[in-house]
Order: sequence, then structure tokens, then C-alpha cells
Amino acid sequence: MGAQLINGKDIAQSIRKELKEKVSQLEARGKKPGLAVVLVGDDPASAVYVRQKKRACKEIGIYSEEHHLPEDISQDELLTLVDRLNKDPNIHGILVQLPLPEGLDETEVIDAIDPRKDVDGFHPINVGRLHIGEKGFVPCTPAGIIELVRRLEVPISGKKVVVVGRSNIVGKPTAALFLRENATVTICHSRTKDVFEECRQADILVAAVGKPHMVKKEWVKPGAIVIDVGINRIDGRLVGDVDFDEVKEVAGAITPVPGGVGPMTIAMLMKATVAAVE
Ligand code: NAP
Ligand code: LUD
Repeated sequence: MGAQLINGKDIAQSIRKELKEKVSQLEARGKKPGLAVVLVGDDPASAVYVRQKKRACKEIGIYSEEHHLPEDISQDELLTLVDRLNKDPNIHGILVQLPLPEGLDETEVIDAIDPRKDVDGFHPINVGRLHIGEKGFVPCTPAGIIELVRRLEVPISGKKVVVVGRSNIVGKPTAALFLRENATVTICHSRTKDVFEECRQADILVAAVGKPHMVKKEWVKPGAIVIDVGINRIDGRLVGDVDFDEVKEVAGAITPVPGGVGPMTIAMLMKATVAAVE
């Protein structure tokens, strides 16, 4: 393999270790960070992610509580819970796991979260802050991506970044963060004329589409940094949006799936929860 393997699992582990230190210092000053995770319905992937989040809290010393609600809960009941968590002094971070079951209004629920407790960075106040360069919560997956690229110790400034995907939780905030780092950023989506041509120009290529093995070796400029956000389940196995086996031969550095961006998402959530106390 030609590319450097970017080990998100190990990096996430070392971030969690640093956070554990920080949390014990906070505790010495009588402060314990608290995270409320709201899970509605029984989506199996969401259940896995929520379990990982709770486990990370426990490891670091963050108080966590899970609110597991049935999928037929009403919008009003969900909003009432968010309101209660907004007012709870032991809770510093609130996370409503997405997607919500059909019939519930995600936008209204996100808007109801106190922006000071919005550790996901999905509230319009925090989205706005990101775009105008003010301090605020940043979505965890994009924050994890930037952290991985920063640790490669190659300057981001002036680089050509291509992000494939424009969701509010990954594509758009990832583009905004790279722009803030002075990269030149292109966002591709389902109506982009020639995604392949765009990708071939990238010094840093981020794939966040949800299409298994979409990015092939011909799409990648030799030496480029390739960040694979995709999580696709095929016959019970996890694969990314990048054809790892062939792209690793041309890329300069590449994240695996699993063990790349996923664990960083959790680590960045923990970091945001600790920051919410401070
Ligand atoms: P999403 O909301 O479904 O968005 C997918 C994006 O891909 C959309 O913007 C869509 O374009 C675009 N797209 C679809 N087909 C395309 C094509 N052929 N060419 C170019 N663009 C195309 O997904 P998401 O929430 O951003 O997640 C993307 C992937 O990342 C999923 O596999 C998800 O499971 C994974 N994920 C991983 C993590 C992690 O921590 N590792 C976190 C979040 C998500 P339009 O906007 O035009 O429809
Ligand atoms: N909703 C997220 N929905 C889905 N992978 C995650 C995720 C860990 N409100 C809200 O946590 O930030 C969120 N906030 N998301 N996601 C996806 C998205 C949300 C995805 C993957 C992982 C969180 C993860 O740890 C492991 C890996 O890639 O190595 C594999 C885990 C496995 O399935 O075995």
C-alpha cells in the first residue's frame, strides 16, 4: 500500500485520554459534565452509535443519561423533553440522535435545543456562527475530519478541497470548516455535472455520500489525502464510500472504514460536552 493509513481509532483514543484528565480536573473544582442522549425508535445503527457515545462518556467520566423513546411519540412530547433538558443544570450537552422516525419534525426539534447545549452544532445559531467565524459548537463529524487532517501536519491553507455530499450534518459544515482553514473548497452533490473530474483535482478529497465504493482510484490525484466518511453495511460488513483497496495505492494518506472518521465523531462529541461546561 502506498498511502499512509490515518488511524482514527488510535487518534480518538488519545483524545479521549486527554479529556479524561481534563474531566478529573473539572471534578476537582466541583464540576461534572453531563450529556443527555435522546434516541427515538429502534433504528439498529442509531442504537449502536448511542451505545458507543454512552460508553465513551463512562470511560471519560462524563455523566450521561439516555432517553429512549418509542417511535410513535408525539412531536409535543419530544419538545417537552428537550425543554426539560434545556433547564436541567446537570445536563451541559443535549444530543438528539438523527434521523428521527417519519412524522417527527427534525428541524423543529433541533431549533428547540438551547444553543449553549447544542453539542452537535446543528442549531441555526451555531450553524450561523460557524459561517461567520464566531466561536460556537461545530458538528462532530466535520470537526473530527479537520482534526485528522491537521494531525498529518501538512498545511490546509491554499489546498484544493473537494467535498462530495452536501448534507447539513456532514458535507456543508465540512466545507465551511475547510474554508475557515483557508482551503479552496468545492462541494459536489447529486446534480454536479462531472463529480469524477472535480474529484481528480482535489488535494484533499472528502467522500460523504453513502454509496459503497463510489470513489475509485482514477478519481484520486496521486498523493491526495482521502477522507472516507461513508458508513455502508453490506452483508453485515462495514464499507466506506471509497474503494479502499485500490485507492490506497494512489492516495498519499487515507482513512479506513471502520476505524477512521467514525471514532473521531464520538471523540469530538466528548470534547464538545467538556467544552460546554467550561
Ligand atoms: P445524506 O444526507 O444522505 O447526503 C448524501 C449526499 O450525497 C447528498 O448531498 C447527495 O446529494 C449526495 N449524493 C448522492 N448521490 C451522489 C452522487 N452520485 N454523486 C455526488 N453526490 C451524491 O448523507 P450524510 O448524512 O451526509 O452521510 C453520508 C455518509 O456518511 C453515509 O454513509 C453516512 O452513514 C455516513 N456518515 C458517517 C459519519 C461518521 O461519523 N463516520 C457521520 C455521519 C454520516 P443531494 O444533496 O443532491 O441529494
Ligand atoms: N445524529 C450523528 N446520526 C448519525 N463508526 C453519528 C456515527 C459513530 N444527532 C446526531 O454519531 O453525530 C451525530 N449526531 N451521527 N454517526 C453518524 C451520524 C447522528 C457514525 C459512525 C460512528 C457515529 C462510528 O463509531 C465506527 C467506525 O467507523 O469505525 C463503526 C461503528 C460500527 O457500526 O461498528
